Amino acid sequence: MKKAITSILFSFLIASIFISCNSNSQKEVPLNALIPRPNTVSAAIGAFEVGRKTRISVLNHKLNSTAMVIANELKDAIGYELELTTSASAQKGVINLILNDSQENGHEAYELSITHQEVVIKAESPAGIFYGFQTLKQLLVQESGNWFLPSASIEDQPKYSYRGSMLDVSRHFFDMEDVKQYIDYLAMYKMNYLHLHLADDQGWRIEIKSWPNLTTHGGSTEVGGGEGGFFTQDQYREIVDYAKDRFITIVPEIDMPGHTNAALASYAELNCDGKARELYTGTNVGFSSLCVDKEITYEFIDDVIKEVAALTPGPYIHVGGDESHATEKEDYLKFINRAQTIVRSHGKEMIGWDETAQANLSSTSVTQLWASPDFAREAMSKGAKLIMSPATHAYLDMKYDSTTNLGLSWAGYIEVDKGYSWDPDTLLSGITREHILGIEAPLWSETVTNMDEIEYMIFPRLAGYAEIGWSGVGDWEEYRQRLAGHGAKWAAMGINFYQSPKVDWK
Ligand code: TNX
Repeated sequence: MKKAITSILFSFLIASIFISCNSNSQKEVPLNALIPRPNTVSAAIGAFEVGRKTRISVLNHKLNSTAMVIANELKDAIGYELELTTSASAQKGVINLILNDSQENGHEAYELSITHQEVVIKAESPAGIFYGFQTLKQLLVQESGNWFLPSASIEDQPKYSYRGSMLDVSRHFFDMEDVKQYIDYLAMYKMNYLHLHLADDQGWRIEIKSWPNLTTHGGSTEVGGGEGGFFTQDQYREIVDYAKDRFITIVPEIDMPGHTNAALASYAELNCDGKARELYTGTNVGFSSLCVDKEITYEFIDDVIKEVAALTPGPYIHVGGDESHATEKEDYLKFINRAQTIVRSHGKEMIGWDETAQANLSSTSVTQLWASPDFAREAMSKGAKLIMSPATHAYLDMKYDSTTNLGLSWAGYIEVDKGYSWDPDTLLSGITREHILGIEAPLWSETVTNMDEIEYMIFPRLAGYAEIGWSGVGDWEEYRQRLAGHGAKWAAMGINFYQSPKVDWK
């Protein structure tokens, strides 16, 4: 029923593109271009004018830090800073942020109401207020130098609790500023998890104090032979905090027992033959393995996971577990079982790529589907939940088409329509909603070397994954019209996006 109401409202909005913004002009407003698509939108006549005298009112001290982030983001959007005020009740001429104590809606839900007199964002958590503000930001229109928000009332809440993207900082290293920028992009579209792929054959990117060579040696290069890099623990904490202020949880991944050449090059004793490997700057996979029979291997991963867990407030540690072609199957299972025990002993739950489903999974562990529906079903049968990242639909490193200069194509081309048009609940037989925690779109970085290239691969597809995660998939024809308006926004922000021929960019 709710779905029907939503689609009726959307047809209505498409039909009523023009709404009077002020007495002098008819202005196209972006109410019909919101991404992710809100649950319900009702448009009204008129608009709220945002001017230098507009205040942001915060009625609850629990919103103080969120209000600061909001004021900063608004400044970036309109060019000047609005003053924050506190007052006892909602006021006219003000953007009111109201924490609502009623527990009716989900934790991340919000209501946004815009009238000629005032704006109210109501939610039961600071996260909800933040998401309401992200919607508000998309509604800003400029008219003869002044900023307006179209009158409307919106109720919204996400479909899935896990809406994420992965950034591979191992194949090519991206520094703290790049990661913060990436976080900003996720936040714009209400995503709430950033999975950082912190260790692979080509580089170890997180300082581990008890095993310092991992970064001093193992972090000293990258694909193509560049200088690599790594995050100190302080820098990693800064990333975690920056993400947290934007309601994004960091999921750190230390890939093992394969994808470990950087560690094997840093410490000879981690190799079965006791000989350190050479650093690796190519792009092959599946050739490295920790030595599963040596006890020092488990001391090593216990130390690493202990330090990473202590830096990570989120509930998960990702142990990779993919493509361990250089590990015997029996050894692999033994290893993942022990890794799971270690992760849990440090108070975290394990996430692993879908191969890890073959181990003795705890029902509290999470399996990330990328290639094998069979493994995903095996995880389900053990009670584990799934994160859906099918490479054929959700990999941000796949080329858009045969002419894309960056990216890979082993899982096929993913044009913007293909990336958008799949439903995690029905894509694979036997895998249904109750087993799915959410979706994640990974960006592997074998071919991606800087922020411009990151942007080209993630825009526009990221917006579609965010919508699948927040609203559920919709109709491509309708979505592509909403998406068309976002290109101009990205261009204004200096984002290097792929101008897909599938979209009539405005
Ligand atoms: C497969 S996806 C991998 C990665 C590569 C990626 C490139 C997965 C769990 N493993 O090691 O970077 O393909 O698309």
